[in-house]
Amino acid sequence: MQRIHRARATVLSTAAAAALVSSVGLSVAQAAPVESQAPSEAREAAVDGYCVTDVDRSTTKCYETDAAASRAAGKNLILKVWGKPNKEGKSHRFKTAGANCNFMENDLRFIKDHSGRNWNNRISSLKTYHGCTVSLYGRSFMEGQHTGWLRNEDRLGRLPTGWNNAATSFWVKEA
Ligand SMILES: [Ca+2]
Repeated sequence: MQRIHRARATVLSTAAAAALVSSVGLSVAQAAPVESQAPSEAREAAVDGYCVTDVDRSTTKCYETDAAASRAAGKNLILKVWGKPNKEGKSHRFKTAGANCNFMENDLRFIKDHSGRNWNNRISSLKTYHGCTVSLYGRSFMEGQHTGWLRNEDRLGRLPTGWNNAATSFWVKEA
């Protein structure tokens, strides 16, 4: 059973905006953006773990600090994602043998940090390395809506269709 968090958040936001309009006469345009209302953002700081997924071995190891995770990923780092916009909050790295750009992450629900928290509907900013690009998808196995090819995004919520906390799978390839 699939449920796209982004769609649900939009519904809630619209309802909230309607409530504001009826109670205090604010216009819909003045309602707070969906991005700032994401309930998971407030919890980011409490979650421990800076992790590295070795794509070829399908293993993930977590570290106490971002610096330690950086050393573990080394030169084979191809994608880093963050839980908050502007490359802040907890992060997760993906590395491949020889920094090969071509791979697919079918379901971010299985990419978990130290505490067991997964990365589904959580990514808010990202950066690729070694000339790789990434496209995010709204559903598992690269289905649903997608972002198109990205390399460095500080605020996924500002993409045309709003991608803050909305990715469930992704595809990485060479630019
Ligand atoms: Ca997030």
